Amino acid sequence: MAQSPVSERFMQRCFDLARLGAGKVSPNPMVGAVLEYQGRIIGEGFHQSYGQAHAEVNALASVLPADVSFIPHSTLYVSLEPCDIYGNTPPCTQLIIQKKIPRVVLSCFDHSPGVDGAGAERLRNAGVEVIVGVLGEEGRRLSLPRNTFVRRQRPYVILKYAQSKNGVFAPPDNRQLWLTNEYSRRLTHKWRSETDALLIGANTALADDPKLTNRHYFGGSPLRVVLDREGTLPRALSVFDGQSPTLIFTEMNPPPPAKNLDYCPVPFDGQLAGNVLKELARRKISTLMVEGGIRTLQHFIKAGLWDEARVFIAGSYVAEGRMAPLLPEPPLEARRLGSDELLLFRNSLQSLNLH
Ligand code: AOF
Ligand code: ZN
Repeated sequence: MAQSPVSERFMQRCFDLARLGAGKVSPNPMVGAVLEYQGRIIGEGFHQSYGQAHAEVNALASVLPADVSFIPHSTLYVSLEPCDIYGNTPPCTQLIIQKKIPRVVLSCFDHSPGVDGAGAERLRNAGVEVIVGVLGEEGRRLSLPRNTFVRRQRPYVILKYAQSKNGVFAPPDNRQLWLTNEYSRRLTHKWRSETDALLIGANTALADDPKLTNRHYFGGSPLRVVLDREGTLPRALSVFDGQSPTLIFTEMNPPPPAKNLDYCPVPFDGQLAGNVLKELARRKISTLMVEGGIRTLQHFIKAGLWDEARVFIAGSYVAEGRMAPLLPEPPLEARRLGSDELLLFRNSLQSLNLH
């Protein structure tokens, strides 16, 4: 079917609704749904929190009594293929068939085991017309964290760092260097509210003593993850303050866990990034933001284990220092944030086969 701008508008609404679930649904995907009757939205909803009702269920529940009789003559738009499994909730395919919805438009497939095309097939077999791929690119991007988690059994990895206008990441003596402006700081905290875990290396923990919490935006804080090979980081550092859950990866015999503090032994070899991601996935972490420092970022880049990079270019120059990591692909997008510029990169190799 030709993708009319009208169907794109309804799908765009699904995406906007889906994003309202950011930070609350992981490791489930963000999903939005709109029920349309003769060009009018008679119901809409989104997946609001993990384990709770799916977008389709909320959209149907929102239909006013006066509009209920239109449901069997409506089109359901969903940002992701409806589920076909009993998870925390019953399959949405069953609900769609029960409600006699004749037409379903979706943006992309859900690669979760047991779904992955089976949802669309179940609907078609029941006589529902199913259209796939409206605003497909944006829909796939929205669902990429979930699809990466289920297909690759690792979290979706976002690299985040800042550099001066001339590419300096840190001063030569490793002192903390604050480069970016207040907009960028606020945005970073918004990202923290949307991410399951943040990871830094021991050098960054020592040099910057970051709290790694979300203090400048609504919502919660992520799990703090620190790579401390020798297990020698001083307990006075903020990451040990017990204010937020912290997981330390170390090569040493780990001490017993304490309140909000857990340890995981892992060899610090060439497989470190992969092993850390595997363990995080085991703990149901589906999105991870790697915030530094240079060596840690480079380790993930070298292993090819990253999906997206968000790089701030500050407005100022720094005379000397260690240069920021280089990414193997050019940025796809640049956004101005006052004196800063934000560059967005994607690892095209990792998003292959997830379409
Ligand atoms: C949908 N609509 O809004 C969401 C879906 O354990 P459960 O019951 O939450 O189900 C998990 C499955 O549902 C899994 O395939 C996940 O990707 C999908 N999430 N599906 O139809 C939604 N959030
Ligand atoms: Zn569902």
